[in-house]
Amino acid sequence: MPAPSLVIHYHRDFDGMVAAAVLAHALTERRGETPNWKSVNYDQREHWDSFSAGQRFAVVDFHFHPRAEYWFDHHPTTFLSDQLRARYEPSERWNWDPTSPSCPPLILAHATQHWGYQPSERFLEMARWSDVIDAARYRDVDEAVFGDAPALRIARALTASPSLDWTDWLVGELLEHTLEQVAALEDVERAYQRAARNRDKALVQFPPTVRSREDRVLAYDASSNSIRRERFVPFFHHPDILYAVGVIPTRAGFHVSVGENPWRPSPIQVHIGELMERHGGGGHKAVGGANPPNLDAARSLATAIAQELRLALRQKP
Ligand SMILES: [Mn+2]
Repeated sequence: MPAPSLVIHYHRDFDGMVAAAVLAHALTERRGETPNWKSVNYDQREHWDSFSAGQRFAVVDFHFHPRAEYWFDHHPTTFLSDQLRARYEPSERWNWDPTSPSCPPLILAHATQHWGYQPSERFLEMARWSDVIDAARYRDVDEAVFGDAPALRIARALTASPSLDWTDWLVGELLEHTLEQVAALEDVERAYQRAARNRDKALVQFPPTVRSREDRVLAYDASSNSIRRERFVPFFHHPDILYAVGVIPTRAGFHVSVGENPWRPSPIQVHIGELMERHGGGGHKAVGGANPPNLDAARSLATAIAQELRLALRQKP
């Protein structure tokens, strides 16, 4: 009797979907599997121990799970505890590479090396775009905001996805077709148009949220729920700034978001994640944040962080 079919659980974003499609293809071709797939999200971390108990599954672009038959990730924060970290060891079915800009390239390399898989050009193309999108390696701010390459249209369409299981359908399409063919599908085009209208609204709504702009540090307050978000909008309107510090709403309260301009290297070395850690938050070198207890606290933290960055820039000889 053949083994029951395996379910690939993947992070619900562009590189997660591509990772699922790539793994499904490699497992089918080289490991005799007939996998299905289903997205996983951060809410499911709460019962991570009992996740998919009694079932055969794989996890890609998401937290390490010791019962996963196949597991691939690139997130530095993948291990939910030290005990879980201790159970990981690279193997023929598991690989973690926190230096990889996105997940699909490490699956392709692993499948090539361990399973004799030969990736086709369309999966290599998807992997290249996964790196651009997941690590924000866009050529310039115009590509980040208005880029309309097929991969970028699909990624933007995800922000206006019509249902929670929409990405499961998309993985199936990515498994069979090129990026260009998938971007041209009617449902993808329709979601993309919706997402592009949201982006255009965000571009118009941003300027009045700006509170100060000094020493190439921009502070803004987009705490109102009626303001659409667009990640790189501060750098689109103000391409010369080095840092943007903003207050934005979350489901439960408010978030202070701090980011460096990816296209304008700063003359000072500030690790934003560590800076935000000192204020109760966290993050990476180039982007970080914190969740103060209320709106007033969020506003004063944003002001304080902007001041700290300005001071550091002024002290630069
Ligand atoms: Mn991801």
